[in-house]
Amino acid sequence: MEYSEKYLHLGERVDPDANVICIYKITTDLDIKLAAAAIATEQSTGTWTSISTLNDEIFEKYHGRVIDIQGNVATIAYPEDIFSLDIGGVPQILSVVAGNLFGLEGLKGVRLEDVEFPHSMLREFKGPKFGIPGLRKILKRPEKPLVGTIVKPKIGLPPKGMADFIYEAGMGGLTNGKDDETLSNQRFCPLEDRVVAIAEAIDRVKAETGHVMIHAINVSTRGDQILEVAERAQELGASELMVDVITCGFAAVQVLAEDPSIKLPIHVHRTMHGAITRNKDLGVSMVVFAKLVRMCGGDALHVGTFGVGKMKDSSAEDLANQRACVGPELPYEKVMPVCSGGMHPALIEPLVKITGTNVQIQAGGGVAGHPGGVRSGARAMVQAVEAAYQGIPFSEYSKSHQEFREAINKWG
Ligand code: CAP
Ligand code: MG
Repeated sequence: MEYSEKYLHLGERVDPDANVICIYKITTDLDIKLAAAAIATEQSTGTWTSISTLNDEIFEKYHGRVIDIQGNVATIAYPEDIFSLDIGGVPQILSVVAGNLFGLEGLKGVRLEDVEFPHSMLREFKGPKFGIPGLRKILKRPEKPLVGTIVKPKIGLPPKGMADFIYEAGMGGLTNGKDDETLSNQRFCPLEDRVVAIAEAIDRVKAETGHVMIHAINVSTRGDQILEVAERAQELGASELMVDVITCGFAAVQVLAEDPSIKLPIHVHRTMHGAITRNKDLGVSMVVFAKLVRMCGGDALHVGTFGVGKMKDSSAEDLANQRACVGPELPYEKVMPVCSGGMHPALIEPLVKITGTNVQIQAGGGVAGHPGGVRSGARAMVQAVEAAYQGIPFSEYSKSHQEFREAINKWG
């Protein structure tokens, strides 16, 4: 790996409106400048050795620039002209900012911590169609946290079993249901039958109580199929779509979000993200993925449980993920941050203290595992959210709310 001073521009100011600026944390035994220059080289105009075909004009125009190094954190600016959005888009962006660099011999570890895009690129994306205000409008829930569930067991239930679960959850007052991330079109629960059965269940809840609930149908599939599957689900009465963005691709979210025929919100699940985001010395931070999901038009995104759920504690990053979803830094509608994974009613008070009330809190086991069954589990979640929203201590509120008390007794 040849080291080239030419990629080092330490202290140089670059135009943030003409560059994609990346922050990399680098673990290496090499001189950090060499390591940073190697990333800039590989991800722009160079390779492992000098080449006769790289002329000055190409180099000048398109090489990546290491503009800052603080300790083991390097900032690299890539000229916007090396990106291609009409064809390529997010797949091509990731090939530049998070591509071959992870395999470079001289780097023991490297993590892409954050990316800033120039407005000229941000303008090419539309962001969420619905986002937080759109979801709140559909659910007639202007301020309180959305509160939902994931049908459990995550696989195996037939369409009627799924529908009964959602009916009970809706009768218990939950606002959101969703397929789990591994459910698709298995023989035990064909997608079309599930869509119809769940739509009927949601309609029954509305007819019997006036309560509005939506359920996200997992339409994750091949790129050339996903729009057709989503349109079919919409035709059959789906109220929300779900995409597993890491396994399906960011472009899959963008296709659904930008297609004028799709008039449903998109719930974005991030299963498999842990393989890329969990190791703090190797991979990509969830903040980068959250920004890309917002750019591509996801309406709700799993951001973690801020240290209170079952997934590995990533609370500091979860706050950054939430910021990427709702912060003013990106010129798009706000994405609803989803807190899920090991959640149950007793955890909602500490969670909301961290996140505030502009979140969607959901529990699978924390609803289906309630001693009184799904409807009681739903009621317990709704009661917990109500207490948190009103700032009433759980110890107080649970005295007068049985389902909530039972949940606390079971899960503490
Ligand atoms: C939660 C969940 C979600 C996790 C994913 C699960 O179920 O359905 O997929 O939320 O984690 O399968 O684990 P439980 P994250 O409520 O039963 O845990 O939200 O961090 O992406
Ligand atoms: Mg799941």
